[in-house]
Amino acid sequence: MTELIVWTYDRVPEGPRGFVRDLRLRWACEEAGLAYSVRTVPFGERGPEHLARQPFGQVPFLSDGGLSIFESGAGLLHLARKSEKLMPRDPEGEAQTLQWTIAALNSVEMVSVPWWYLEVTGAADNGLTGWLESRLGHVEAVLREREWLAADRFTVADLLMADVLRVKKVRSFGDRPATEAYVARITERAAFRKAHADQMAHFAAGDEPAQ
Ligand SMILES: N[C@@H](CCC(=O)N[C@@H](CS)C(=O)NCC(=O)O)C(=O)O
Repeated sequence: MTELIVWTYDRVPEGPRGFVRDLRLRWACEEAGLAYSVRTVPFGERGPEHLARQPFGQVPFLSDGGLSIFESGAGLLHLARKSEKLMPRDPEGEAQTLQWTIAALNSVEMVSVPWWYLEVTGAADNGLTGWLESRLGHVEAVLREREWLAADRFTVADLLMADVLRVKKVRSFGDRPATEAYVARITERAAFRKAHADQMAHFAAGDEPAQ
């Protein structure tokens, strides 16, 4: 087995700690019991080496031996191919997992991130509110009927959807009891708690002056 490396920043401001998307990859490795290490690129200077591995100068990206993969969703699907714990191997379970993984990114996060950005930058009138309400309403209707998005059990699709939905402003926007119970249930998982605590410790250590 090659060495898995999750790449993140050396430091970030306090606000995003606990939400930087390297957490998705850490969490998936924890769920699957895959050994991994964490390495950093500078938050300040996004040099050519960083851009060669993440063309937008962002994190996370994943190394797996000679492979380097950017986009957290792509990294998650790469990890899911290594472990049935993240994605079932039967065609129907796999198809369900793939469609909900893409839905988390392309139907929910595609709306929630720009909506969140307008909120935090203090836009007087957030024109995306109706769109977000509609998307979250549809997710709520699905979660009222079932515990997991795919294959009747936890998969990488739940990991990603819960990570998209747990963003504080999104989570506290409106009243969606099934969604809230879903996010609470999934973020109580030991693998999430470990990944979250490890990320918090990582960025806290980044605050400490070098000896
Ligand atoms: N679509 C990308 C988004 C990555 C992303 O937004 N990364 C944030 C941290 S969670 C980042 O690097 N932000 C700093 C920046 O964009 O300059 C993914 O899912 O990997």
